[in-house]
Amino acid sequence: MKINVVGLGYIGLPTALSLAAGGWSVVGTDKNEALLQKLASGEVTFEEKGLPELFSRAKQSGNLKFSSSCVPADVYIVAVPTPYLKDSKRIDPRFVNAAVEDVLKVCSPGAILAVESTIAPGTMDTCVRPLIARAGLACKTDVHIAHVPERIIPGNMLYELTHNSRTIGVDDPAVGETLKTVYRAFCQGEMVVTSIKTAEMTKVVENTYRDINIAFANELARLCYRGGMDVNEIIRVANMHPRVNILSPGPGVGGHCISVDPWFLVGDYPDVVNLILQARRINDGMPAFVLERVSELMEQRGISISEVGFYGLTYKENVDDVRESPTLQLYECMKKHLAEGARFYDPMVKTTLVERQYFGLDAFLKGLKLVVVMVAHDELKANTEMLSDKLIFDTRNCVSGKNVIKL
Ligand code: SAJ
Repeated sequence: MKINVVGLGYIGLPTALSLAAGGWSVVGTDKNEALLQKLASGEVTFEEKGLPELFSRAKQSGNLKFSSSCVPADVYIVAVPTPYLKDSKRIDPRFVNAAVEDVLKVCSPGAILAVESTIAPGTMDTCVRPLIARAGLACKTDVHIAHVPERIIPGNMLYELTHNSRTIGVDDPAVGETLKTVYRAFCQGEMVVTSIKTAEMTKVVENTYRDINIAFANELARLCYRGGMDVNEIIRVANMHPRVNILSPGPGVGGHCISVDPWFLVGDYPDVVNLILQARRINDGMPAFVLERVSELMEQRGISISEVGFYGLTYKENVDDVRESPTLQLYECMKKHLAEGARFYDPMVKTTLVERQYFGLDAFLKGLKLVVVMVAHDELKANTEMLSDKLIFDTRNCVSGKNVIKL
């Protein structure tokens, strides 16, 4: 079988490489010429454990090609971003629509069109099926559609790509079996064949569940701060109960997944959602809460803004992804309140994103009195002795010592 992976970002690239390394003939398509050039020169486009090695294996297999347009194939896997519309909070399907239209221009009868991008429940019905009809084609005969949501966690993508179970949503179970054969090239986990809408909703539910759990931890952090209690110790002890598993509080929920997907449910069911919306609001309020705590510390200790540094710009540890990053949200919040002057640094970020951004840990720390740990990168954990003469506000519970104040 020939497979065309459309969209070579955080999900599409590792998926295309894994399919090629697993023996299928794969063409990876992306509209971004700069990205294609980088891949053609043998470089991966983002940092992820094991990705360069997987890229080498895929290239050596001789099964991998790249193209700026879709090509005739038996199976199409669409992995493009799905943002939400800032006003209505509903899904913005424009990238999925564009990818599907491109596929429909070249696909042969009987092709499978599998969407991996996370989508609002019902999107395959409201967006993809009408596009197929408009192209003069029929679902289940000319094109078989499927929703096969990805579930891999940045930072441990390749392990999870291999070991996680997968949900395959289809109209026709036989198509589900074909897709199982495709994904079996690298997936050792269980593959569950179900309906398309169930697959859509299940994926969004998984991320919403995590968002709500983190919101609970974040609300506990605020409550414990007010009550003079140690939230991290309380969660640690509570989690010893066999049926309690509270996640960790932090400076906010970032990334393109957990901070986005619950909005699809808020946008489509505004009169039904309650808990889901509150969780989003709690998590989105965390950067401002961190800022309030920083202001308090500065006032108490007589520290000026130019002596404050924020460690970490990415949305979480050991990745280079800054989408919806809590630190960037905090930065915007600071600018609004004219509290500029603090420094920023992140070992994983090589481009300038904010003012007073430093590119070396030594230079960043020099002269600082207060370091706010926003991201628990391994680099920081390996260099905690460099922070011994500073006051540390640790929003990630990753540093210990007498000079450390927790969220
Ligand atoms: N975070 C906390 N406290 C925690 C855990 C996470 O504050 O205890 C924060 C992180 O720092 C980060 C955000 O939440 O800012 C999200 O990070 P994450 O590691 O929880 O998740 P993602 O967004 O990297 O990946 C999620 C995963 N979903 C679930 O675990 C249910 C992943 O499996 C999905 O494939 C991915 O979303 C996706 O692409 O949808």
